[in-house]
Amino acid sequence: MIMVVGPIGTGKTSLLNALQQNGQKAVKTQSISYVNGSIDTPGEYVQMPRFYSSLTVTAAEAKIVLVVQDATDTKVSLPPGFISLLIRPVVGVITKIDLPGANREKAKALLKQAGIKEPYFYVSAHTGAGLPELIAYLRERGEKL
Ligand SMILES: Nc1nc2c(ncn2[C@@H]2O[C@H](COP(=O)(O)OP(=O)(O)OP(=O)(O)O)[C@@H](O)[C@H]2O)c(=O)[nH]1
Ligand SMILES: [Mg+2]
Repeated sequence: MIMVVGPIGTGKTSLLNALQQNGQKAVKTQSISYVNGSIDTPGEYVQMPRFYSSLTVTAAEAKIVLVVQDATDTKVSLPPGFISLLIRPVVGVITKIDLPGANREKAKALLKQAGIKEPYFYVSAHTGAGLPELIAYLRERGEKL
């Protein structure tokens, strides 16, 4: 089971929809939700420490946690030590690479700073760029996609 985590509006729900090829348009995620065998989380959970314990409890049900970084967002977004809360293997996914303001190097540096190791996946939920590589990686690890 995949879980997606990341700041508000980074594209977590859009990424899950694209991975599941369900044709749905993302609406704001209001609570931790189980969608077709994946776990979606609201961005607020990363940004407000009072939600951290919920993320840890929920991560226990996941096999892989995708930490989503917006390629157009250049500020530090994950607090130091945050990924240790996730207690599962984490994979860095950089989204919105289709946008003109996308800065892959900066996004990569932010993931690295958060303690996430390469490989990172560079994707667009809108154009589908990079999704085949991510899907192949997840399938190799037993995810049904
Ligand atoms: N251009 C572009 N826009 C994207 C991409 N992924 C998501 N978006 C847009 O970014 C906005 C936020 O996307 P969501 O998938 O709702 O983001 P989220 O991380 O689930 O947000 P929360 O549920 O609030 O935490 C929406 O307007 C999406 O259409 C992408 O790959 N490219
Ligand atoms: Mg969402």
